[in-house]
Amino acid sequence: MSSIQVGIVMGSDSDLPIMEKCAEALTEFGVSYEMVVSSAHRHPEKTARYARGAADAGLKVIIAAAGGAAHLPGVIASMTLLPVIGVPIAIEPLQGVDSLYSIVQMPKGIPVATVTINGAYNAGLLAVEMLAMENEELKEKLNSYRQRLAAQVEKKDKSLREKMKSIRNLEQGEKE
Ligand code: RP5
Repeated sequence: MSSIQVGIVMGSDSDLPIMEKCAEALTEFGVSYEMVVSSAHRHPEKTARYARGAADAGLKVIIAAAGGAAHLPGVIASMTLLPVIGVPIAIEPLQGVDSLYSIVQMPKGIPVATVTINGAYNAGLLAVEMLAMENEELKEKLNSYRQRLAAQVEKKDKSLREKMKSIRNLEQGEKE
């Protein structure tokens, strides 16, 4: 059994520029992953083989991305009990609304956790959160990540307040 925890499957190599953000999130948290190109329509046999073998191969979560008639995440979810996170990819001419609807509208019984259009980073982060349920170290890393986010908000708020203060001072000066 391999030590790879997350399988990132994409419908085409043209999805890679977006899906690199997913790999970035997993790398940030030290989570191992593999990237695979497969297609529900162009190579259904390969897709079925991958989905059916994923749990035995030791994977814990699958992230599947596709654009257009994006059936890849749902088809994979139908063939594994592993949690599947779907990433709708924006392509011409519908800019991802088609893939979002294709992925999010799963029939009752076969869920896919769908992130936003091109939301590859959040897909990676959600996989980390799933793995953190049984991993204290990951939990701690996620807590520090959240603290960094909060610190950024505080910094932006402080800078906005300072800007507003100097605008008010200027306006006051003009009136006098
Ligand atoms: C989908 O079709 C892929 O996931 C990709 O987003 C889109 C276009 O694929 P290519 O024509 O670029 O291979 O299945």
